[in-house]
Amino acid sequence: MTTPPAAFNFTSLDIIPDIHGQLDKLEALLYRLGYDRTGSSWSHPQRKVLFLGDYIDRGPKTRGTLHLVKNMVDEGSAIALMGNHEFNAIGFHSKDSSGQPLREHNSKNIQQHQATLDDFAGNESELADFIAWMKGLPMFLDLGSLRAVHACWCEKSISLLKGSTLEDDAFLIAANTEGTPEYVAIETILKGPQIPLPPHLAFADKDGQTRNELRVRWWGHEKKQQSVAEVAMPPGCSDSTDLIAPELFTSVPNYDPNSVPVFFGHYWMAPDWPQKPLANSICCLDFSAGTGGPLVAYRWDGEEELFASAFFSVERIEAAERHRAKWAEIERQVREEAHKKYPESPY
Ligand SMILES: [Mn+2]
Repeated sequence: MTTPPAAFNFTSLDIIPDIHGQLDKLEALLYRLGYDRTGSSWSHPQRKVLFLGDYIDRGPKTRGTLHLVKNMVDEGSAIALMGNHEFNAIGFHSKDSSGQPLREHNSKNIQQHQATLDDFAGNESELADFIAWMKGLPMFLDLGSLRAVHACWCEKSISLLKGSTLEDDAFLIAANTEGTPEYVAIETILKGPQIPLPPHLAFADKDGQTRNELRVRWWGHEKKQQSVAEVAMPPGCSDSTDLIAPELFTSVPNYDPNSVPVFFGHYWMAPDWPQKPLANSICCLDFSAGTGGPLVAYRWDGEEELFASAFFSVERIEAAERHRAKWAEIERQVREEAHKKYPESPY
């Protein structure tokens, strides 16, 4: 399941993170990236899209988003990875041997999935077909020169999951059984690692909930003590200078920020967070498009070191176009004046 289609072009990729039913943002971004609508799909003469998962839930147009993404995959214009929302939806709509849903239908889980259920109301068999399709989505992609995963690149988890697919019922059950190695590995790569916080470091999150666990960065950890603010994910979510004992990071992956570029989404970074890599080879693209943020793509052309000007969002493309238009106008005026002064000049 980690083998991409043979015809895939691997050095001209537009990497697009969590869409969460925001079909309008996706179409606007594809259009501005130079993709054309061809029938019910989109394509580009030279490029392909790499989607990072979380197509569904929260936003208003899950159904249209799934059609678009699947059609692009079917036509060889995109590869689509699995996000934690797809993983959860598969569990929600699959049953164990005693007929119970693999993911409990409690109010929290229903609420998280409600926008998708609403959007497919009256089209439940179509949702069932998409769930079957989601089971086959790769959970990570390793091209050698590029890596991509929904939340966290963890070698240990990825070697454990290699070759497995949720289309296999035994694996599907194991993946949904708390405490199994499969469950832990999937939690790690699709939701990202957390560390338990000592009670005196518990803090209130943005929703006012007390948090005893902290979602943390999974690259570039040093041996010294680091503060909560230095390691908390998403970056900028905490300003606490409280120090955390290095031992708490024993089970957290520590990706080398100067190795193979790795792309991920998932973390709901603030919409105004700077659009640039978090470290040389570390690139989170989720700027909360699922709520009010921009949908941000990275236009990758095989480079080893990532850079800020390869980040594309509709807003940024429009700003660049305004900038170009302004300079084109200035150049036109200069030419016009030069022509008046020196009518014979070919300038
Ligand atoms: Mn996610």
